[in-house]
Amino acid sequence: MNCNLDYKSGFVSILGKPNVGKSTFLNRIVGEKLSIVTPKPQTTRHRIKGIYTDDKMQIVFFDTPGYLKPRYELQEQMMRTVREAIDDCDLVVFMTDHKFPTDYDLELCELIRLSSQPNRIAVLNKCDLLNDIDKQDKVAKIKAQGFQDVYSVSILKDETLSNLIHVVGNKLPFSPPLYPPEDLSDMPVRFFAAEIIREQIFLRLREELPYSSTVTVEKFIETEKKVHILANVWLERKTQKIIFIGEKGQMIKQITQNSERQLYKFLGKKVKLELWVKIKKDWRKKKNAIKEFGYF
Ligand SMILES: Nc1nc2c(ncn2[C@@H]2O[C@H](COP(=O)(O)OP(=O)(O)OP(=O)(O)O)[C@@H](O)[C@H]2O)c(=O)[nH]1
Ligand SMILES: [Mg+2]
Repeated sequence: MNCNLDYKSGFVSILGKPNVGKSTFLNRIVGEKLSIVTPKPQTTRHRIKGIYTDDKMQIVFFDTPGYLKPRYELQEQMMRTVREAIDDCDLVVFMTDHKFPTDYDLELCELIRLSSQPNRIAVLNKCDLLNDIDKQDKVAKIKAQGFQDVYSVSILKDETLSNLIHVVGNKLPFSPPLYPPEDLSDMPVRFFAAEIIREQIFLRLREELPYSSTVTVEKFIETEKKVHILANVWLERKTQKIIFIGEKGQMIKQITQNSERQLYKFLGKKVKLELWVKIKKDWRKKKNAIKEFGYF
């Protein structure tokens, strides 16, 4: 534990519309793939904690679901998670991208302005897709939404994000570290395993199917050399199950194998994964089912 009196630490919520790069940011800062990333919007459904520690500061980041107008109960819950994350931290990082300002950007800016959270900065991401003039124009427009400090980055392309990390850390209160310095998160490994499988479903399948799916880990048996995971994939309709399994079982086989590879990277051990496909009709619209699947 660092006992310096000038040590800083605190909680930082990363907020933004879907697909701006919030999870990419969290992973890059923490240096470990904690939060799943796909080209599809609405990938993240939970508040995901990732901890950055150096000898001057410890920043506990929360990745959050992308802000949108909810159309069903799961999205309502995702937006409750977003609203809680605004007040429940020492600093809000509003993240946006080259498409700023969209309706969701502006609604979220208003939500942050009207909240009781006084500490906020904005990050304009995906600057690799903007020329200098457009970038300056976006920065001015973001400032006009109530953000004095706006930082332009490309989380994918910039060599380092250390400036931004230090800006964020310096805005935190003086405090000793809140977690042991070696910790990257305090979320259970079963949670990450389910998310890694969900990521493969998002990457392999199209249209509504990824959004109709969720994963629960039923068994996680770890031995010295191997991990055996049994997980249920929940879908909403029988027709989706047919697509998920695919012709001669090709699709489920590919998703299983890709997940095993990613789980191996995360767990550092060989993984034997068994996926069972189950139907819970319209689960996204049902509060009980959402609760049962661990969304709150
Ligand atoms: N061009 C470009 N793409 C980026 C950059 N940062 C992230 N992306 C891409 O943007 C897509 C979405 O990234 P995510 O990190 O999943 O975005 P998110 O904000 O967490 O999305 P939700 O979880 O849906 O809210 C991925 O394909 C990333 O590779 C960047 O700096 N430049
Ligand atoms: Mg995300």
